[in-house]
Amino acid sequence: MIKRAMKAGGMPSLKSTFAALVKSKRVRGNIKNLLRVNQTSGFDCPGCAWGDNKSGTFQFCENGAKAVAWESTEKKVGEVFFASHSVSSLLKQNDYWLEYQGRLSQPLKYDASTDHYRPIEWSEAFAFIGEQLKQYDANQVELYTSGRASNEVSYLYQLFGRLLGTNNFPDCSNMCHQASGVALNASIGVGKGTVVLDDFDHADAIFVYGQNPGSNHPRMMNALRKAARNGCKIVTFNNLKEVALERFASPQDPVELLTTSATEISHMYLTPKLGGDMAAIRGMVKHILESGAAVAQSFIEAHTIDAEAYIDVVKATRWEQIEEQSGLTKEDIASAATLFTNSSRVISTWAMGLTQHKHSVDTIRELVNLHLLMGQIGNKGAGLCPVRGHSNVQGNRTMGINESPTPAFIDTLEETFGVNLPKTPGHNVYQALQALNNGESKVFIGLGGNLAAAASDTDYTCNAIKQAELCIHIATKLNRTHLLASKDAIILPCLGRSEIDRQNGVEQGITVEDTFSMVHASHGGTEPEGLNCLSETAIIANIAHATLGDTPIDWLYLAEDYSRIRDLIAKTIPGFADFNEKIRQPGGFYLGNTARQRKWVTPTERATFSTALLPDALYPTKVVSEIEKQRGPILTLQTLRSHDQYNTTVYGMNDRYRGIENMRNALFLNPEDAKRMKLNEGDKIEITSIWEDKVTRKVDGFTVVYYDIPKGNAAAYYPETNPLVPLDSVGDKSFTPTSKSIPILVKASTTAIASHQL
Ligand SMILES: Nc1nc2c(c(=O)[nH]1)N[C@H]1C(S)=C(S)[C@@H](COP(=O)(O)OP(=O)(O)OC[C@H]3O[C@@H](n4cnc5c(=O)[nH]c(N)nc54)[C@H](O)[C@@H]3O)O[C@H]1N2
Ligand SMILES: Nc1nc2c(c(=O)[nH]1)N[C@H]1C(S)=C(S)[C@@H](COP(=O)(O)OP(=O)(O)OC[C@H]3O[C@@H](n4cnc5c(=O)[nH]c(N)nc54)[C@H](O)[C@@H]3O)O[C@H]1N2
Ligand SMILES: [Mo]
Repeated sequence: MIKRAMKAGGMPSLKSTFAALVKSKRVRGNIKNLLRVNQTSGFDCPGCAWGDNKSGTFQFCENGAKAVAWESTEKKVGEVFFASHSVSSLLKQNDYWLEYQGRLSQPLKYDASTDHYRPIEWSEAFAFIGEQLKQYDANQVELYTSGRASNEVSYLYQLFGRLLGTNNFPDCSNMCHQASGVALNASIGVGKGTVVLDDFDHADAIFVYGQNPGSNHPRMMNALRKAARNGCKIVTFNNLKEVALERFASPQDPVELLTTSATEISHMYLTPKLGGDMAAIRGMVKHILESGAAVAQSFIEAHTIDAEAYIDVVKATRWEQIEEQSGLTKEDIASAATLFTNSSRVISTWAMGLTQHKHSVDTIRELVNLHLLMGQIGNKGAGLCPVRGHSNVQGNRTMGINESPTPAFIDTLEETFGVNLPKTPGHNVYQALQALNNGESKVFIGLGGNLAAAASDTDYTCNAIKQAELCIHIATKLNRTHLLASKDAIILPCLGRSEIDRQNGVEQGITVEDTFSMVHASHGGTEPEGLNCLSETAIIANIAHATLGDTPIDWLYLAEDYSRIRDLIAKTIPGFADFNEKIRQPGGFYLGNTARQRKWVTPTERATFSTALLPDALYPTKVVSEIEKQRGPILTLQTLRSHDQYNTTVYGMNDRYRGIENMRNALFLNPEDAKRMKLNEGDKIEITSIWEDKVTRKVDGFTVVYYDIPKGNAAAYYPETNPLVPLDSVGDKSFTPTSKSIPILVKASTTAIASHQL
């Protein structure tokens, strides 16, 4: 049986930080880099979207350090590398190997006749792209964005796409917090969280749902630790026991660093079944109503609609269904509810454990219902906090990277630039992959990211990208998506966040927006030595210039000085007036949030209770046939991150907190489930998912790991398990892949060979 860590953080975190620096082969430069992370005059950590408090020398965490060191490596891939490796041979390597080869250091063009990428001059690359893009109908172009792109480049990118004539903006949000945006918009009229970082210092209770901040938002642990030490009660709902949410030692506290001591984080730790949170939250509300605890009657009357209808739905939901679906007892749910009602200021945070299910929108709306019922929104120390993933994913959306732009936004752009823009919604990730696969779309542009590995149904997704006649990748590191070339493909290497970006000899800053709607500047500090790279902003401006010319927008003029782009943002996006002045303030500025001010931008101008029923089943398959039942017990699988990865970027093979060493193909199973299936720890297995379309989706060569996980549930790492997630298995109203609830069958492996190279 593997041994989980006793506490998170502490000395091993520091050791791991230094190991990452050494591995980057650039120790000095990266130490200097780390001291600038999230400092007022420094750069925004590319790790996650948690906010900065700007006090103290260290504003980075172990995993932020890994992200910075991974970007800022001495290793490079260029002409020699690509001459000696054909694209098909590179496709046989795994993603870890591909990225580990180093930074992309010059523009490259795919030569289908030899199956090699070859260097190309920047000017040739842009001319080629411009000529090619003119040949296509705009709606045949898919413009993908990953959430690291700055506000400035995102703004130019969406403007370029729209002037080209399309709203096809699939982005990583579609696979991430889309359900949060849809749910919050419907319930409270704004798709963002309502709290700011300071609220964490004033909350009496913090509820953390479906989130592993110890690995994915380590700086959030400082806020939780501080809160817990000040007597705030933290309640965790997580399918797994995540050690950081149990005990955390701050690497900046000498006692916790050097001894075995740590801060107890969760006052109460509940482990619901995968997808069981909606039932758990409904149970909390049911208990509140049955116990006669006071609800926020005057808030409900002044600010909301549909409370009565919701209360009726709650009353009609049976406790048996709540207990069965959540996997929690009525007593545990009641204790959590009592803690909620006994606290005068409550924050709820959540991440992928709530957003990647079929009924995610309803689940998040249920959580909003609870807050509305108790009036826990729009007051200090209380509110809703979807914790964003990528460091500027929230900013991308604010800048207009959205396949369904609001009419008001399009109107403003049309008026400002004197143009006509497309109004019909474009494609999200799900629709873009279908369109590429069936030949409807023919061009794929990737502003960062690794869609081939990040999206579900890996075989389908890879095939879809491979159908594109032209792929344009703007990236720092080589990955699988770049290798799915069939006709024309171009790789344009870009600067990273930590590097100095000069235009016309003048250093440029970019801006980002964090999870708390704080917008602030970021300035790279190291010279991009030996890299023939351009900034992302310059690359997009050049592509737009080559394709659309200089009217009505002089793209190259804008890219010469990013404050010119910010002036356009100020003119066209609400909340950005005086943008250039405001980012001079240390720490940036707050964009504001209407729901925080108890202004509800909904059709009724009120916050709206949702009245959805609990789902019939927790995994998203319509038919589980008798035959499948006979093939063995069906488990529900969640696909999650290890401590040593950033999405599809795998830094190493360990998952320290969960006690995993040197293994990525692990399947975490409850020992009793394993026994039922006649499997033992260490056995090699194959995993098959179940879906209506009868396509066999299978991964092989996985290893059984016994784990403290609810019976009937299993966990394995993403992206290795993405081949199991059917493309069509998406969230209702969100289209987000159901990456946290996949029905699977497990059996002993016949070949024991890892089947996927991801
Ligand atoms: N170091 C590092 N930092 C990152 C990332 C990274 O890969 N590495 N990725 C970034 C991105 S883009 C994102 S979106 C975030 C992701 O941050 P997280 O959402 O924390 O990431 P996951 O690993 O998907 O973890 C999901 C957590 O939810 C739990 N869970 C899963 N299903 C359920 C459920 O049904 N109910 C409940 N209650 N719990 C459940 C899992 O046990 C796990 O603890 O992190 C961001 N930060
Ligand atoms: N099964 C399963 N699938 C999932 C998830 C899950 O939990 N389970 N999570 C989903 C989530 S939350 C997300 S956000 C997506 C992530 O999807 P993506 O955002 O597409 O994936 P990343 O792995 O973050 O992208 C990594 C690549 O970005 C490029 N890159 C890194 N830094 C930069 C930069 O500064 N500029 C540019 N231009 N490129 C850069 C590098 O080439 C690197 O290879 O995956 C989703 N997929
Ligand atoms: Mo994400």
